Amino acid sequence: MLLYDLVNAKRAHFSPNSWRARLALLHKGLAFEVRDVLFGDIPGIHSGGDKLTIPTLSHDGKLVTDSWAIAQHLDTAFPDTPRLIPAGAEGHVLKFFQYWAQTTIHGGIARLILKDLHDSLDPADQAYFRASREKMYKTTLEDLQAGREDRVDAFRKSLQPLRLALGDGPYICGEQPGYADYLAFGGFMWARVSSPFQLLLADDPVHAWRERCLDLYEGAARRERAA
Ligand SMILES: N[C@@H](CCC(=O)N[C@@H](CS)C(=O)NCC(=O)O)C(=O)O
Repeated sequence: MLLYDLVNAKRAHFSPNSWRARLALLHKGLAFEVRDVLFGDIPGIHSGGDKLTIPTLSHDGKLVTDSWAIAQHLDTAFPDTPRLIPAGAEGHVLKFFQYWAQTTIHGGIARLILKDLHDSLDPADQAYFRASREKMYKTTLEDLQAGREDRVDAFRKSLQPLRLALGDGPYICGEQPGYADYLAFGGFMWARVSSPFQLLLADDPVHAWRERCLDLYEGAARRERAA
């Protein structure tokens, strides 16, 4: 299997959604290779059809794009490995959690680090990234990130559901990590690789959980070059 993943100027993997897919593959103990790409390479990946996003997984001649679709594909293709998405109602609740992570974690982090992320990208990607993200957020990257020291506390407070869930810890999924952990952790890897800005306080249970996630699978995430 081949995982297409984005890299920045230092060739570090920063995509939050790719970290979900990477940890999903490791969770299942599956072997895979990584093909590093820039944003500018993405249109060249597909062989016709819809625009792909990163992560995209190539398996058995088929391209699977979108991290949730990749998790579903891995559950179907490798039924004898630990499952990521439960069947039935629990799977739908997990999807709700994905949307919470996307809105609260990714949405909150974007407003704290996106200018730093831009600066960390390969120069060939910077103009595209700025234009697309400024259109998306309807403001400049500088204005999006401005005043973050005053706003980071509100972000930390917004993580309260995660903090409460970790009271039953050590992982969101309980004694062992699972896909909900990877859904939430991807955003923190996005920040770690892209920006030196301190998101979490050292005494926050979310900080301790993030440390545990960094150590999973022989420190796969911790080995990635941080900003
Ligand atoms: N829902 C998708 C989102 C994927 C996504 O938006 N990926 C970004 C990188 S993290 C991307 O490929 N962007 C392409 C672009 O902005 O041109 C998933 O979870 O995989």
